[in-house]
Amino acid sequence: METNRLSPTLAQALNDQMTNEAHNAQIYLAYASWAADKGYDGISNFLFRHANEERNHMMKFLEYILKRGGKVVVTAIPAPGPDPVSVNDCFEKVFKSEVENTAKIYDIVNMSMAEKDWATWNFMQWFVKEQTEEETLAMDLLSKIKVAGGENAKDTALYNLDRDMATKPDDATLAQDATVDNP
Ligand code: OFO
Repeated sequence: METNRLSPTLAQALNDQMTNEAHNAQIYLAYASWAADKGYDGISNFLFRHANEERNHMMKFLEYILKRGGKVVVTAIPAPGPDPVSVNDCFEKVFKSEVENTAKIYDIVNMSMAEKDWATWNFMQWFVKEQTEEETLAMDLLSKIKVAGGENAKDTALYNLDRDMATKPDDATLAQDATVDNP
């Protein structure tokens, strides 16, 4: 009896997204290594932690495909692309890659809705929320580097930013969690 509960189209999209998440992990690993090499240990620490989050996202897709009776296809991971040229460039690249990933997540949500595959739709809602958090976190990074002077940030401002990043939490607070007492 057929136990595969995923359509070929969705199985392909979920497998592709599994690889996308692995690719995102490689991007964070590359940027973290770049930051460590430049002496930005706090930024590097934050980016290394985030690389792990992306690997966890990859595992979630892998597990979901298996649990729905689909076939997991592990492929090569594309290279992360060129190193950033500055902290400002690094944070802009992080934001851009998160926005691109959100678009890919939304595509799968749309596909699952079109197919009325509500199990996949439901699974994907975790990622919709996660991407909102990650975009918020990346926007926060961009605001911080902007305050520090953007491309023209002075060493002292970068030093302070780097020190703060070492202890920056991995998750952002979402608007839906805000209250009057806790804005
Ligand atoms: Fe996997 O969340 Fe970022 O990209």
